[in-house]
Amino acid sequence: MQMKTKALSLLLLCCLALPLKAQSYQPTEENLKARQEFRDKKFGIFLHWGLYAMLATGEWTMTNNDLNYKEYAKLAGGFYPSKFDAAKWVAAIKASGAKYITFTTRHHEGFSMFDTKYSDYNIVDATPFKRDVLKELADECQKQGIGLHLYYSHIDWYREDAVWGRTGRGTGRPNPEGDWDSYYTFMNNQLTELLTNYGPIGAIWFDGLWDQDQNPDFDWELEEQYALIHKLQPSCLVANNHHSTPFPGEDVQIFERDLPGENTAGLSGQDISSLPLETCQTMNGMWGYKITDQNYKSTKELIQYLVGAAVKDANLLMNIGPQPDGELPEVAVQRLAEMGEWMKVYGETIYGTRGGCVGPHPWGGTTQKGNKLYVHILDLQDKALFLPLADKKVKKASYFVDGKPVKFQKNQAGYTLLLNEVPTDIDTVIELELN
Ligand code: JFZ
Repeated sequence: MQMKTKALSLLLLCCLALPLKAQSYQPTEENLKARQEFRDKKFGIFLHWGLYAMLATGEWTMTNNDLNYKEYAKLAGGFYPSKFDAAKWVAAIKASGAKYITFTTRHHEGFSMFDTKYSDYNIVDATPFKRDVLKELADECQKQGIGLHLYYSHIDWYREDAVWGRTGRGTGRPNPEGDWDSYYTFMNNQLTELLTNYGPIGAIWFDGLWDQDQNPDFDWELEEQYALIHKLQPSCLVANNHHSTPFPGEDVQIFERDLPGENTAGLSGQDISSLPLETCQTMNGMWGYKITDQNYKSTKELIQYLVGAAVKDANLLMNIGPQPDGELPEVAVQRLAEMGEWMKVYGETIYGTRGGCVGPHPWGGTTQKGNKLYVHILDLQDKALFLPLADKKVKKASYFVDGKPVKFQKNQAGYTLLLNEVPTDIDTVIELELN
């Protein structure tokens, strides 16, 4: 008895001694539910839009060309995206089958694409356009029934109080030290506006932490910032493109330019967590509008990338850089429409699924919903496909597209599908009914 009490008090002591920080983030019920809904959505469209669209060489032009911050700011006086029509954007994006839009509210250039009290350097106060494009977009997303997520940069190449990192050093600002307290307060004030004035926000998508990678002790005070977001909107997911495994307070793990587990772009290699996963990728090669980049991925590549994400249990966030005149590039709109045609037929094998019990293979992979296993064949030069399903019982196999039966053989190690011909579709989906 005494031993037991002793053991108990020891346990209690240990619990109390644990650093408070490690225990401090407990996602709420709403947040956990939002995570599952996020995973169900599978497909979002990223929009990188800012003053940089006018320079038409991507969103990093300010730092890449060491443009002076006061000169750069003059772009605002000429920003008049006369063809901007939120209803048209949202309709084109919805047609792709995407379920959410992630919009750059303020990118590294430091210009706010929304109405903010905390800086005049914003689209309403500093441009002749004078319209809060974020408000128009938010209203339209509500109306057309699509989620809205907000990108928010932790770096700022314009503000004098922003602490310098590895980028933005040649923009002519006077003080490398900045004023962290002032800048941190500014960011939290803006985040409060974003989470108060624009209806329900699906996620805040942070970016820029890697700018201090040569100063690893830099304290971004993330936990307090994350807590503010969760307090304002408990179901808003916090994501951060820091290229590491998630930190406390985050609800999503982001990958950039690579699917989880791959690292062709050199920005990945981190472990994969159990949080919802999202990979962002460009439709051509650049995030912000780049006039010379017509190197768009084909519809087939885009669809296969989306399927590749789904079999890896990840969402795909596919980017478009809107033009300075306010329109989406025509090629991008075409790709959206073609992806949407495919999703109309095959959406059932993507939305609401999770990565299936047969993992990714060079030929493709599987998604799963209940007792249905969808085999996505993307690249197979054979009529036979072996599936390592030794511990499963397959009741039925059929082509998803027309329900025609697929023959299969069972052996010790699993099942072999015997297709009628070598698959040539973008994605030949075989539906298996498991017991
Ligand atoms: C970041 C942004 O810088 C970029 O503009 C875009 O928004 C993308 C989605 O996210 O991409 C990065 C991140 C890190 C580095 C470069 C680009 N890096 O470490 O040099």
